[in-house]
Amino acid sequence: MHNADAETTSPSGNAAGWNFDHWTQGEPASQASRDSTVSHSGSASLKISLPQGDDGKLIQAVPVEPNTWYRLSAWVKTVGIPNAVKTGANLSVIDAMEFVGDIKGDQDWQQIVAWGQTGPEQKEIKIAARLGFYGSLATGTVWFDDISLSQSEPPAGAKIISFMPPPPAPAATTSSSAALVNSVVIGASLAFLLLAWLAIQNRSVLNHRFADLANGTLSWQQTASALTLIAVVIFG
Ligand SMILES: [Ca+2]
Repeated sequence: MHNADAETTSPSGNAAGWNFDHWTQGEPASQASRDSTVSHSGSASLKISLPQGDDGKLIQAVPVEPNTWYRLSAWVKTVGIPNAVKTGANLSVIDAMEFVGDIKGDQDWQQIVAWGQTGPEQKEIKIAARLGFYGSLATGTVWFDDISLSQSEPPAGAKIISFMPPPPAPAATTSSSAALVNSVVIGASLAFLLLAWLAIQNRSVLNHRFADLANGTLSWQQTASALTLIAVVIFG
């Protein structure tokens, strides 16, 4: 990882190697910075401040080996994160739907740790030092320092989180709706074949029946029986 201890400054004065992203568009009060007044190690840390409800994250893409266990950890300090928010300060991997840590209130430095396994094709993960989560807005201030990612097998009882994005959603057509479409197509085809067979067998009678139907001279009983026959052929 690059600048995991937040001691290096970028040309713009922020923490080098970390990009800030947040959910609520047009919320200028949501900010991240390198804070040289608060630290767990050295003289600085990463700071995220969300005065209004938001999901704020400092992100760094890190190369990884496929099919490999990693230990992910960070030191975290919080101020003013309400207990009512759904998700407090945490570490997660972008697009994976699990996190470690859910720190709220005013808490001095503490370490959060989890293990995760990369996927068979995975060559990079985007680590997020975060306040809030997908579908979960938070307010307050969090500092992160000494973030770490290293190859390590999880010990018994370890907290494990997903490092992999969810698989693509299945196709929109469900098996039940496909079956219904097949039934209707088969029923309509059988009805057409029956009418064609009737037409060949007794063209003049059928012509008279259609003429009667068109002229409205069939009784309601005859109309009902004809419609019932068609319904039985299609849906039966
Ligand atoms: Ca530091």
